[in-house]
Amino acid sequence: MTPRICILYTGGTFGMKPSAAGYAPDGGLEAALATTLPAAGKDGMPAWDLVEYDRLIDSAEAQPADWHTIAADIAARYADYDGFVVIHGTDTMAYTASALSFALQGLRKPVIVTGSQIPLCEPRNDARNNLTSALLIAARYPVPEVGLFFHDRLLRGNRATKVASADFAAFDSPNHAALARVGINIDINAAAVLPMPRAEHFQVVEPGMQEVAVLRLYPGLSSARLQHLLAPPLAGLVLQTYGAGNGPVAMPGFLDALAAASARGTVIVNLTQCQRGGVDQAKYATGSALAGAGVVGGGDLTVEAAVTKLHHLISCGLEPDAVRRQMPLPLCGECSEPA
Ligand code: ASN
Repeated sequence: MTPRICILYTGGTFGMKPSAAGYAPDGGLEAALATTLPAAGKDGMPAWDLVEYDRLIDSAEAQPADWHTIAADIAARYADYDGFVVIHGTDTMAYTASALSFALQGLRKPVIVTGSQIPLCEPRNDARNNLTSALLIAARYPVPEVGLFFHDRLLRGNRATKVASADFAAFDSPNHAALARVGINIDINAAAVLPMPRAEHFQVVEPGMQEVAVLRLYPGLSSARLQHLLAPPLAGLVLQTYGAGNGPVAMPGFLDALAAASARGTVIVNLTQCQRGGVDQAKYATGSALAGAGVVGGGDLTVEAAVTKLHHLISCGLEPDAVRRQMPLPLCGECSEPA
């Protein structure tokens, strides 16, 4: 039987049209896809249905509530399809893919997020190829995870990050191998794909009101500025530190600000600013001082995965200490097992 895929169209450059102010989201994608995509059954192409969102957005506008809407829409249709493809803007695609992975844990069917750098309406575009490959993989390969397909690679969604604003190869997965490569053939890297779970255990939870912030350390940051950012009711902070997880711990007030916020229940997660590798807070005295102030090492999580994981765990109702324990442990392949 021809597999059937549900396409969720949320916005992004993929379906945008030129306007006086630049590219802007536009609807009516179903008709365009019907004339663009190869017919169902041809060369492995699946049949598909399209869900077009009423509020199509540039993904720069995406909020945690939007991640929840997409996860709930997939969960509601899960039994009816062999897989799902989410058409999304590239700017925050890695956040949405990460958020979906935490909501749809134990996934037994592919959910592939994709988009493009040039809209489908343009004569030269990457939209058609990206969607065709995403559909083929979702229909024919048992990849039980949230993937992000772009250009010629399927990446694990919660390991991906946008690395180029003007290249077709816009995403990379610095700390985990690609799940598949698409050339003349589609080659699945089975060793990199999550094992098929026994059962789904989705956690599609309404996002809470909590705020999660990101701060990238830089020479010249004052302790007063840090203290200001940490002011209540901040629930979580992703702190991007130097190298293996180091910060200016000798600066008066710096550790005090972190320790006070940790004591108030703010979960502070230490990630590296480096593009590859992760944090080991035990390696340097400047890192272990952060651990002493209650900062938890986030290993090799991406910023996108850390922000969405904090939102997910807090929205699930976990207490700060439980969130701190979960952050370094992989729930769905988002980070390496701690040493
Ligand atoms: N601004 C667009 C978006 O994220 C960029 C894109 O999709 N290529 O919606």
